[in-house]
Amino acid sequence: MEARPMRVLVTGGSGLLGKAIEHVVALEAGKLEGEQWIFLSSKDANLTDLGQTRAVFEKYRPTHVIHLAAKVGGLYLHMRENLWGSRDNLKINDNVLQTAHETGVTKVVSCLSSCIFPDKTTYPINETMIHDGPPHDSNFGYSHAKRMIDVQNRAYFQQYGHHYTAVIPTNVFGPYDNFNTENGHVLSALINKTYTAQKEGTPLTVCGSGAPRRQFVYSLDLGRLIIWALREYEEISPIILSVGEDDEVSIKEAVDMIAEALNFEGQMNYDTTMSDGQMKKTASNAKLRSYRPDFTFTPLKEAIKMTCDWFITNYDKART
Ligand code: NAP
Ligand code: GFB
Repeated sequence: MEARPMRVLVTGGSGLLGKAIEHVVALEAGKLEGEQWIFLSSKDANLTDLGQTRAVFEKYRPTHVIHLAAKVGGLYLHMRENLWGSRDNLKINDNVLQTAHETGVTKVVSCLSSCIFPDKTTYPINETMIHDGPPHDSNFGYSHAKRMIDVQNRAYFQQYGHHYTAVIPTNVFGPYDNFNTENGHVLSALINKTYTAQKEGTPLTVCGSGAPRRQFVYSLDLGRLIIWALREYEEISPIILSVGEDDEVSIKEAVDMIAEALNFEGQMNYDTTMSDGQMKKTASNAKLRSYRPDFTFTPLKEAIKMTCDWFITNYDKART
């Protein structure tokens, strides 16, 4: 029997990743004949509330779900609010997976994060290591809530045969990011800080030593890979979606790329009273490459330039 076209519900559809998927669906033929794609924000339903979650699933009756909605933030937000990072995300994730089960959703692709892996581990990290020890202390609340998605995916498969799986991105950035200098992730916060320092002729303050290393993924690349995972990735165990280990850069190298993109030549100060967080969390993308040896990631310098241009053009509506 001809499979009926997918009706895809994207929770967290108004955020950095949700907007990237929306872009690919609308402008890169990411949508097939007859498919419907619905992009939710918290205004459509507060997913910490089971009643509202059931109501929005009843309204759209999805066949497939890309579950992105979460309380998300950078190192310093998590360090201040580990409880916030756990309670809201535990509720959101349990409500979405249980309601997907109740409404007969065929497949759910949820989004974990490379920060959930054990802090004391060997590198590179791979998908089998998720539960091998405590995560870094800076974000244990968010990390354990995300780990529980993997636990529930396995339980839904064991008990009901459901195909609920997950992807594990490393650090993501791009258009529609959260550019708030207190709560945002490093690249978006520093793009905002550098733009302000440039405009006001003041020094740029980078938090920490600049030595920690990260693998940065451009949101549009991740959007393309998450749509691929929805269509073709059939395992229940999660898959890391990231650039390779060789593309890992130090925070200092990333700051220099932002400064170049914004023509900032002013003074840069490294505030070492601020935490460095995890010094590294190098992740292997070997599993992804076994499926997608062809996939081309946007070079970091180019992606940072495009994000800076987007921020300047959309400064008035950007999250700052
Ligand atoms: P984001 O830009 O902060 O967007 C978060 C989304 O979740 C927004 O659409 C927001 O809706 C929605 N949301 C938040 N609380 C909600 C609630 N109570 N009910 C309903 N919707 C709610 O986040 P992102 O960076 O796109 O992250 C998307 C996913 O990727 C998350 O699961 C995150 O953990 C994961 N991830 C992100 C990164 C990264 O570096 N950004 C790295 C790894 C994994 P409103 O717009 O209405 O607030
Ligand atoms: O993206 P970020 O906030 O989080 O990056 P993590 C933090 C790194 O960037 C630290 C340095 O080494 C900071 O010292 N940094 C320098 C800055 N200047 C700044 C700045 O102005 N703002 C910020 N935020 N950092 C997160 C997890 O870890 O990774 C989240 O906490 C999520 O849960 C995310 O998983 C992907 O990379 O350290």
